Amino acid sequence: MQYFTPDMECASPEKMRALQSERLVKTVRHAYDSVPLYREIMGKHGVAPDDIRSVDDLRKLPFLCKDDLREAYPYKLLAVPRSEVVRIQSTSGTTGKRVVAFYTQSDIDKWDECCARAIVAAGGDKDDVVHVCYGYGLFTGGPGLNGGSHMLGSMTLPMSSGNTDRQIQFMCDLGSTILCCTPSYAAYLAESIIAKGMRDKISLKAGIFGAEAWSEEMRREIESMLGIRAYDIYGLTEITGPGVSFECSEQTGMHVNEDYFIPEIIDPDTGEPLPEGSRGELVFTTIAKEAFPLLRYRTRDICVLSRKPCSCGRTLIKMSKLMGRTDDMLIIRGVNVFPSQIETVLLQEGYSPNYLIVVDRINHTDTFEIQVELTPEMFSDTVKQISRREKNLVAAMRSMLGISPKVSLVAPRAIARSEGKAVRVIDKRKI
Ligand code: DLL
Repeated sequence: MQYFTPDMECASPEKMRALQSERLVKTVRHAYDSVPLYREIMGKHGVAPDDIRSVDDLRKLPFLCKDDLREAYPYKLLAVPRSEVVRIQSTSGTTGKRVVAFYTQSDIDKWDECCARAIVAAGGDKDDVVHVCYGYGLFTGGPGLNGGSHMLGSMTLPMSSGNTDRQIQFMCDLGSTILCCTPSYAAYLAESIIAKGMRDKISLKAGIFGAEAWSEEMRREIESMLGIRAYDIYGLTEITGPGVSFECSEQTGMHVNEDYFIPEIIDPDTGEPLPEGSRGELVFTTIAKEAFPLLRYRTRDICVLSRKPCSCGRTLIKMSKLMGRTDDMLIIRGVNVFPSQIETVLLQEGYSPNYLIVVDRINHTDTFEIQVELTPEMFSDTVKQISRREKNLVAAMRSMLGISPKVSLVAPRAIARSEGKAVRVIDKRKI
């Protein structure tokens, strides 16, 4: 069995706990001393850095949520001088204020290490050709896996997303062995490779797929279409990006890099920590980040944590595949979309807030349609005017969300009204 950092990945529970306690104490002190907002939040909660002496004291700390991060935009949670920051990344699709995450060089090195661990767990080493077609830029997917592959010393293809023909060409010509992208793009690539009759020309052996939910059925399908083993990888921009946790040869959940992030499962309604094995909301505390330490950050992702021994030999706790979210965030083609963003655009453009978002997965690709009611005044527009309206709305949505929906304008009152909570989303994907 290969590990990138065996001393951490296979550490005894006692050793890991001691390390976590030491790092937690340091992180809380660092956050408190460097960030006035942490002093304010902790002060309100009646907790001081001296109250945190080990992992057992974690629950004394208040939670942070995405709104706190938006409020803190852009610099209010930055914990080092700006001159120490070497990079930012940002979440896709958030209303108005985005969440910006900051990194020092040491933060980037640790993130790269997390992704290198994931590549090794998927059977990679320096002789591999790592084909990264997650997006590059503000999204963490491309930079994260790219960094991990560099750290491992593998030949890295920074392909970014899109241009499927070129992806396949490079894959064949350069002999890519490990594919990193969203599972839906992997399935689309697989279909295109088969349709072109090029299945025999590829040398892929493994895939590292994440950033969106995918089922066991989809895993099996991608594996058989490409003749590879497909591994899940999880992460979020706020905490670092991909590599917060990663799957190993057992393929039964993702090992959390516990020397860098402490996971907890809480009851999303009461905030009470739940025992191992319970299903609930995943919360992370970063314990080695310099620029953007986060204490008890509520991810809104639902899953289960387990310490059952793993056949790969890693002792890092495992999280199950995600089982949903506590909020209404949709992930469409790897991009985070909130219905509230769509509503904002509609109101800005003079429409009523009567709309329906219809998401499906056809041939492994997410389809995304927004049905919007015309106002009675607009209804008398000519067909040409209506088609122009649709085009303008697609452009406004693309600019807000980062992806283009199909927009269908419908007659006033054509969308069914609900007596209770409005039904805004129909998600037909089976994931
Ligand atoms: O999606 C980071 C990432 C990039 C992870 C590449 C894996 C691979 P965000 O854009 O901030 O970051 O979105 C984070 O995406 O809270 C989950 O809801 C969802 N998500 C991430 N990985 C998975 C996964 C990146 N493996 C949000 N399965 C998270 C299901 C996932 N959902």
